[in-house]
Amino acid sequence: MYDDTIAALATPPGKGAVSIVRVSGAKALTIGMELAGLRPSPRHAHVCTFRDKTGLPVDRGMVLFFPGPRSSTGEDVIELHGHGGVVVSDWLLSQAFHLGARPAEPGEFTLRAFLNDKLDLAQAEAVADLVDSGSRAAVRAAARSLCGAFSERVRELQSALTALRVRLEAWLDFPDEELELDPHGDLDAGFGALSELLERLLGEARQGAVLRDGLNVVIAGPPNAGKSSLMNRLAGYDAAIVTQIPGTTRDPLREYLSVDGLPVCITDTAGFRTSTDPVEAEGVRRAQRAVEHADRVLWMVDVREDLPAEVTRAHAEVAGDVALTVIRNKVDLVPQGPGLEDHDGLSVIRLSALTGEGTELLREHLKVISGFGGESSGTFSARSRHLDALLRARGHVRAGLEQLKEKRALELAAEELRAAQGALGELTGEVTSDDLLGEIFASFCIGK
Ligand SMILES: Nc1nc2c(ncn2[C@@H]2O[C@H](COP(=O)(O)OP(=O)(O)O)[C@@H](O)[C@H]2O)c(=O)[nH]1
Ligand SMILES: [Mg+2]
Repeated sequence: MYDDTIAALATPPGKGAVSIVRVSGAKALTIGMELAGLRPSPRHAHVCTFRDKTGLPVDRGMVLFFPGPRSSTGEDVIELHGHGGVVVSDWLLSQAFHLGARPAEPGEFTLRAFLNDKLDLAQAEAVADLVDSGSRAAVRAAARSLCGAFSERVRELQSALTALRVRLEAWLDFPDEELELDPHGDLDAGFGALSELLERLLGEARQGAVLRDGLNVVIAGPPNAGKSSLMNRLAGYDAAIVTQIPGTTRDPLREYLSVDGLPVCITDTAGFRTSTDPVEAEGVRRAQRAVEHADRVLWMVDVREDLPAEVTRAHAEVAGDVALTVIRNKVDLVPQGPGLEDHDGLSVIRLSALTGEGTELLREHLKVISGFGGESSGTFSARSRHLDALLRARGHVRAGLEQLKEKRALELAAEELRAAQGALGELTGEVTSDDLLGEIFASFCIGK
């Protein structure tokens, strides 16, 4: 695929016990031989002395040779293991460049592995996710994706789609046959089964995306409701300033926390009100912007206020497509204790940010709404790109079923299936653009 040879430090820069320089490409073996002074046999570890041009030893280490295509990138790969030190590894690397390699771009080793069919795109992304994992649950999810669990499920869907397309196109190819179309409703059933499979995969992928990206929760509402107090309660320390003076909070304040393994980014905002103070007015504008980008808004009010009126206000302030939960705070001031109730499909939680009673209900609620099943659940890491492709595939399958059921328009139904297959192909990288590849691999670190 490539005729150039790349090299990079595979271990973190700095002092350490060992540092590894990795070289991949046609010139890898000659570079390795030149530096190690021996011809390494495939997949063996050789102790060697790295020498400079004048024959003086620079380091004593190890060389390993993985001939392509049975290597991590699919090309010839050489690994030079030296003693961890900035100068020694720099020297090894500069020698590799001197001998014809060029510096690797971020993620280029993994990109080559992808282009040489060593792993598919979802697996390649899992490599980066594994490295970036911020929790044990995220590690497990990324590892499952890396081992192909996600790709396997996508392929399952692909073959179900193909089977259905074959049946549909068979009908299309014999329009003159005097056969009743779909006499047993097989096609309908096929579409139904397919959208069910898609639905299940979407659910698991959503959970994976939450593990990877976390849940973006914004606390908003009128001044003095106790938003900053709740923020502090959840964060476990006094992050935000709390006073009885309305309009205390101005800048949105962000904290990252883990709710039993669920990563949550929580934002405290300025209370919604019209203010003549330009600083506070800007704070309110920023609060509104934070609300627009939230996965979930906690609209916070004083429990002593009238609930229906506050719900109406919440719906007026928060756009309809932003998920909403109403928090009625300060239950310590009223006889009725904490609780969770449903108000016309809206979750309403009564709690006290001051005493902490009821905050457990909120934590549980956050886990439920994100579909978080705890650290041991068998999910896989997924990105918003994956969710987007799965949603599009589901949309096409649904549209296809409609064409079939309502209009008996077979051509259009087949067209929808083809589009669904295209969307699924983006997941594993069968269908990709260079732009997408560039975007994905640019987020890797160099040497990966
Ligand atoms: N009694 C009681 N007071 C609270 C509670 N939460 C907040 N407060 C008080 O309400 C006032 C406003 O709190 P703050 O968190 O700054 O509200 P914000 O303006 O919404 O951020 C402060 O005096 C808090 O001590 C609560 O659960 N119970
Ligand atoms: Mg505040």
